[in-house]
Amino acid sequence: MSMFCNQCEQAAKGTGCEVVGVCGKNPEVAALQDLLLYGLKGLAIYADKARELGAKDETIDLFMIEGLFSTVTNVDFDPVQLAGKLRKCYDSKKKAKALYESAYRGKNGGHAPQITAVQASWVIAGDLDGLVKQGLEHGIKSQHNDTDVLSAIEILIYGLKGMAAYADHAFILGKKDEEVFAFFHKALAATADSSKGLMDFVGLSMECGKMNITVMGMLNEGHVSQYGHPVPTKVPTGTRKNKGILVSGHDIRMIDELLKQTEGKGIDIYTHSEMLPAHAYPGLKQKYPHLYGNFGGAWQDQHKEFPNFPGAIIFNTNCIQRPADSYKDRIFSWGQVGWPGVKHITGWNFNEVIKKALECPDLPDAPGQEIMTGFGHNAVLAVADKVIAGVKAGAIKHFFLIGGCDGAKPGRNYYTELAEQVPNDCVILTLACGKYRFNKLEFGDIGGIPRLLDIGQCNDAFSAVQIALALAGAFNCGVNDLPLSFILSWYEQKAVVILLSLLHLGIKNIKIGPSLPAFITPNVLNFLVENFNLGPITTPEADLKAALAA
Ligand code: SF4
Ligand code: SF3
Repeated sequence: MSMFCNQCEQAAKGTGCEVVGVCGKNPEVAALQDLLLYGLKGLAIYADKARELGAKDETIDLFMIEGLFSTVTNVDFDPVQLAGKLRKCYDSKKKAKALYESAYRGKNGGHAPQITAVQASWVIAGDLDGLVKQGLEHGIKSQHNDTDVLSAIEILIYGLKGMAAYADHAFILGKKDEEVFAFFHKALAATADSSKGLMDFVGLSMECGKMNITVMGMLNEGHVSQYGHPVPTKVPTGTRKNKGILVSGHDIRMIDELLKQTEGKGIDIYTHSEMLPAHAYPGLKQKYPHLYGNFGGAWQDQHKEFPNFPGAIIFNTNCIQRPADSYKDRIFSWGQVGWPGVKHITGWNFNEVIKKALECPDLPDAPGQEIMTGFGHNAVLAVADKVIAGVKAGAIKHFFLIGGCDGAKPGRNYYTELAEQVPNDCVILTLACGKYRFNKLEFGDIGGIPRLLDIGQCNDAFSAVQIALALAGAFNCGVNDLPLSFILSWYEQKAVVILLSLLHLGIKNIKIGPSLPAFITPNVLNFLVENFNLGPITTPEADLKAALAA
């Protein structure tokens, strides 16, 4: 069985995974994910048409988000779980079709015009083998013959997948937006419309970037309204003698629920990778003394590090990897995450995880260094006067936003070297799991302002944008005129949508690495270079020199 997937930075040989995914996705799972995307297109076509007629259904809107999120890199590797989602997709498509037809009847009378797109008439196969067979016919390459148009379609689809992840988090926090729901359907339906061309998809991709700012704003509001604005917080990276649960992923509400359910049980909760910023929310850190510390580095080190965490482990979002035998019996998944053989927790009852943690040995007393997080826009803007005065006095020469995803490639040492070489009169803003390349290094401060400011998760990119806009406002200039350089690292599709948001805001001269996406053709890259001067990273020395000269 073969596959083709090129959606992430690990795409084999820089072109695409064809035998098995570098991430661990096998051809069976790849086919099921391709079929899910195909089914979601059918669903999108009907949901979009129904909305045009004024009819909608939130269960359909929510499934669109969950379905897309499931196909993000390192989320759902479980064929059985994916088959369940495919059945739900098929039912939701039927529901959307009925919604469209009844809305048409209600408005115009008579039968609704038949939808001719093939995705709309997909009929689900009866068993797993049949589903895989169907999926094999709907790989990404089958979506367009013209490679440039396909490239633009892929940018849009991956942007939608990334936005779906953020929309899912926002929804879990009770935040939703009608315009966003409508856009998911409209944009995905467009990818099944053969009358659409290259510039349609470029336009929709920019719109996706814009829409994602709304989504990230909602997400920020969801976090802040429930847990308060993040405050700068020192987080221990060692362990203490007690039972422990390690939480990996991005979902703050999930860790809140787990913290509630573990109160007084003799269990400490540790954050892993993108959960680090959870420590900075007053609504968590002040309430739960057993939210103890941050364990390990970024996602790609889990094989090396999880064997040393003797407690239970749970993934609430990406990035899960094939669990090693040494910890397979104490790892759990939640939300859209899945790995065959890993116990999946549905809903909000974490008793099984708690039980496992209590059965596991204690963590050792092993103190480590402390790291800082919690420099969201509220915290940074609270010292804006000091920052502005520092810039005006020449004490702060430049800001570097060095952030994004981490990953396994050796070329990612670039980001460590870059951060180390940033001159002492410059401030580094960072976010997402790429920070683990340098967040245990000592950067000192400039007049009391730390030189390394961790804004939070990739989910907090909204905060980074707010900081940039506030600085531009304070200096009465555009973001592109600020002494601010964006040097980003990408891995999965959430990074794609953040990049689209930055491009929508008109931010130029962004550098991305460690390599350019395999799904961007030379012509599409030229477009991005001409319009945004987007470029690949080169060497830390050359990129620093260019940034400081600008
Ligand atoms: Fe390969 Fe990335 Fe696709 Fe996984 S998600 S199969 S690593 S391109
Ligand atoms: Fe990291 Fe997976 Fe992208 Fe949230 S946890 S940034 S890679």
